[in-house]
Formats: sequence, C-alpha cells, structure tokens
Amino acid sequence: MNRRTFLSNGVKTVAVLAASAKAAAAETVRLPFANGERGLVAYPQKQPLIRLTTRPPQLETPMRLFKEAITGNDAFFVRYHLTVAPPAEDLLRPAKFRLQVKGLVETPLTVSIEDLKSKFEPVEVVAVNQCSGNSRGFFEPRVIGGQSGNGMMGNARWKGVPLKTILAKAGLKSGAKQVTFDGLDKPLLPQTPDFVKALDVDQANDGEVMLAYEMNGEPLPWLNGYPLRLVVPGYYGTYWVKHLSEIEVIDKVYEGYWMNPAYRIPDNSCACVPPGTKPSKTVPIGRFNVRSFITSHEDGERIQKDQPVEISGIAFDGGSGIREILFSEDGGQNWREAELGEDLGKYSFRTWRARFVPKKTGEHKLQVRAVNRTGQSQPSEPLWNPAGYMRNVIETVKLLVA
Ligand SMILES: Nc1nc2c(c(=O)[nH]1)N[C@H]1C(S)=C(S)[C@@H](COP(=O)(O)O)O[C@H]1N2
Ligand SMILES: [Mo]
Repeated sequence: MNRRTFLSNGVKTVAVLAASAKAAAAETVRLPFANGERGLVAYPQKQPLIRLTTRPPQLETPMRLFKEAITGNDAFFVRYHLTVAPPAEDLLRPAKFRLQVKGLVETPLTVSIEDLKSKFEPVEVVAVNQCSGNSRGFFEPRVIGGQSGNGMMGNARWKGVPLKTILAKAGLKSGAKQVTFDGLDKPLLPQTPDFVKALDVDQANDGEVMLAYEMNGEPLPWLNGYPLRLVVPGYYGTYWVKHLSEIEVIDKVYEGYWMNPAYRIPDNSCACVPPGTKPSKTVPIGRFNVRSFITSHEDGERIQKDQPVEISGIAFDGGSGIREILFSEDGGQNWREAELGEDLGKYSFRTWRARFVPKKTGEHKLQVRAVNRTGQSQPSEPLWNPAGYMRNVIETVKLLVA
C-alpha cells in the first residue's frame, strides 16, 4: 500500500473508527488518578493509543512507549480542539494544498509542498512536542480540561524550511509585530473560534521555528498535521499549528480566543497560584519547564531482592538542554547522578539510566529529577494553576521488592 492509498483509506476509516471506538476499545488502561479508565484505540497510521476523546480525536501515548529517545510516528500523541478535525482528506492532497503568506508583507506568497521541498534548503531539528495540559489529570484540586496522564508528549526529528526563510522571501513590511498561524481544521459551529495562534515577529524570525513536512524521515502522519505543520522548538504544542495553510503578518498583538483567554499562565516565575485561586495577571504560555520520567518500569511493578535492574527514562526542558539527572531509590532522601544517554540536541528528550540493586524487600519509591544547563530543576511538591498547565513535579515510581 503506498502512502497515498494509506492516507486515503485512513481518512475513510476514521469516521467508522470514531463511531465504533467505544466497541473497539475492549482493551483499557488505568491512568493513576480518579476516573482514569481509558480505552485503547487504533487510528490510521497509529498503533493503539490511549483515547482521551473521539470528537475531535485526542490520543495519549502509553508511558512504556517512551523507552527510546525518539517517539515513533505511530506512537506520537494527538491533540485537536475543533470538531471538524482533522480536515477532510481532499483539502490535504498535495495537488490542492497551498500555504498562503499574507498581511504586512511586500509580496504575498502561495506555496505548494513541492515548492517547499524543491526550492528551499531543508533543515532538521530533534525536538519535543508537549501539550500544555500534559499530566493535567494529576492536578489536585482537579481542574477542567482534558484529564491526561503523562503521555501528551513526544520527541521527533522534524525536517522542513525555516519560517524565517519564507518570511524573508515575502518581505516583512515595517510595523510587523506578530505572525499568526491557521490550519485547515475548522469549527463545526460558527460560535466556536477558529484555532489560530500567534508568535512575536522576533521569535518567528529566530531561525529555529520551522515549517515541517517530515517527521522521523516520513511525511507527517495525517493526525500530526499532514502535509505541513509549524514546529516551535522548546515551546508548548499549542503553537505547533497542524495542517498549516495560512500565515499572516499583523501590526498588533493578536487577541483571538486561543491566545486570550485560552492558553495563558499566571504572570510569575513559577506560573503558579495557591490551589483554588485565580491569577491576577496572565501571559501566553511559552517554553517548557524541566521534566524527567522513569520509563523502564511502571508503578507497582515487582522486582527481585538483590537482583540488579537498570532503571531508565527520559528528560527534557525548554531548550537550554539537560545538564544532570539525579536518581533516588529512597523517595528523595538521597540522590545520585544517573548516566546520561546520547545528546540529540538541546530540544530533544535526553535518555538516562541508573543501576538499582534492591537490598531489602517491600515498597521502594524511585524518583528522578533533572537539572538543565541554566540550573533549573523540578519541584518536590506540585505547582498549581487553574488551567492545569506545566506540571513538572518530581515523579515517583513505586516498585515492590519480593
Ligand atoms: N490545526 C491545529 N493545530 C494544532 C492544534 C489544533 O487543534 N489544530 N492543537 C495544538 C495543540 S494544543 C497541541 S498540544 C499540538 C499537538 O500536536 P500533535 O497532535 O501532533 O501531537 O498541536 C497543536 N496544533
Ligand atoms: Mo496542547
């Protein structure tokens, strides 16, 4: 089956899949919080992933699939906001698909995927995409929004054209302040605001923000933005607009719904407020904070006394890179340095491992804590904000030693 046929079959199948998702989800998983029962569901180009919602499709990656630094395309999480998402297959056909660049530019552009691939020097970056609300289900007190576990994240090698190159080709006019990004998915009801995101011109021109057409050496999977998406290394997934079809340069700060009031955090250094309270001032969410996970073992797993095991996992931050990973086998009383894996770049997952020899039976609380190159680390108590964003508390995995 070639990719075209696959995509076409895929799009036809999805309606059926969505309709029968309940029935198909015989297999379920339990995320470790109240009401954490979830079905596993297989969408086109995806292996069975944890279903958060069906309309629109929102799928979370099971933690056991994060054992490698790169997340497979078939394992990569999926997040959509609008009901008519993903867009109809017809709109995505390379023959039809065009990216428009307009607004405060000297020369408005209409670019095909073929143009992007053939007329511009490609660049690559390995970068984590993580949803702002990753791990929201763990918030206490609970908050409104998708109740996800830790799997709304993934790391891939992205290939495409720097946004800066395209903006230079169009030529920014003076007074350009922000750039907005819109994809082909649309709301079902006219009252629902279209999903449009904005970046300041300086950031859009930083040379790192990318118009990506490939992910891990393949065209983007349909559910991850085929045929073109924005990649904003180090920044929360909300800016990584999928099925990107319209770029507009504007002379003011964009105030559309998905920039304001949505996707905002308390305007302070912890992006947090006392649980249950509202921030007095907010700003748009920005870079990732530091996180690390144990992915070799699941909470509650059993291991043998005196048998050495390798504990391993991943860590990342918003782009300074990981300096050090600390591992604790006693619930955070003592910490020792873990061994870092290959460095795939400052925006990538960094793998780590540590040897653990359980000396006594009973429950052992394993913990991991990453420190980035600017010295930032993770809190031992969870931080709280009303939207349930940016959770990065030190994670604990309990192992039972027999
Ligand atoms: N067109 C479009 N792009 C979008 C979204 C969307 O709803 N529509 N959601 C954003 C959000 S909030 C996230 S977290 C990422 C998720 O990327 P993924 O689905 O490829 O994992 O896509 C972003 N890009
Ligand atoms: Mo998101």
